[in-house]
Amino acid sequence: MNDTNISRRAFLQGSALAVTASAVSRAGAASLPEAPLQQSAQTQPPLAPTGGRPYQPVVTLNGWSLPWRMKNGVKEFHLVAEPVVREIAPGMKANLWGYNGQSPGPTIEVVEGDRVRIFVTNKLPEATSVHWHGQRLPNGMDGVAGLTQPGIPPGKTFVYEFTARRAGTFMYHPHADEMVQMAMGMMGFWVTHPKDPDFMRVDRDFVFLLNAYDIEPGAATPKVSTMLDFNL
Ligand SMILES: [Cu+2]
Repeated sequence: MNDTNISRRAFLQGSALAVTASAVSRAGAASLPEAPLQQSAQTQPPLAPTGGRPYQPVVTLNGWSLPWRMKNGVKEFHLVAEPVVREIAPGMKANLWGYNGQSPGPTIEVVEGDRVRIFVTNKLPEATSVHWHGQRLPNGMDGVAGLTQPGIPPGKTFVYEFTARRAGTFMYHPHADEMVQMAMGMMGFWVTHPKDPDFMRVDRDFVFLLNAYDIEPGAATPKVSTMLDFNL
């Protein structure tokens, strides 16, 4: 064996993979829905549906709902997992991880029976995944890294697709390095509205996600190694 041959072979394999990957990402980029970003942690007005089945949108306190597009009858969303800075109290800014510019991430609203496709782009410095907590879906869409899928590497996009089956208020969060990623703030609401918009109708519908962080006075980054008390 000869080191030069090995490294040349490795180099050639590496460049072939790089060409394939960039070709895929260029083709993929054209079909990616826009990923709306929210700079403000203020409560945003409810997102009235512009198509699809009618529903009464929720108001997410100190949050917002993620806009979507309809493509051939499928509701498409684009989540971007990324580091964010959030002003938790006046003058106190925290380095968190979240989605689409905020932490917690945006609320995703769908209607019972909807076919849903969620593009998840990873801009974190480590692999992630999204678990759609409480959803009845095919196992391969359950988002458990290392079990139902490989983790989404930094810079890559994974596409989840399933049918929303039962109405209710749920959440999404990573199942990849959970103790770090959830402690850093990676979570958001998932609301599946009932197919009949008059079912148990209310005047206004609010969702409010409570989270706690261990941040030392004068520091800005949560001490994730001490935050052990939560449920997946
Ligand atoms: Cu969960």
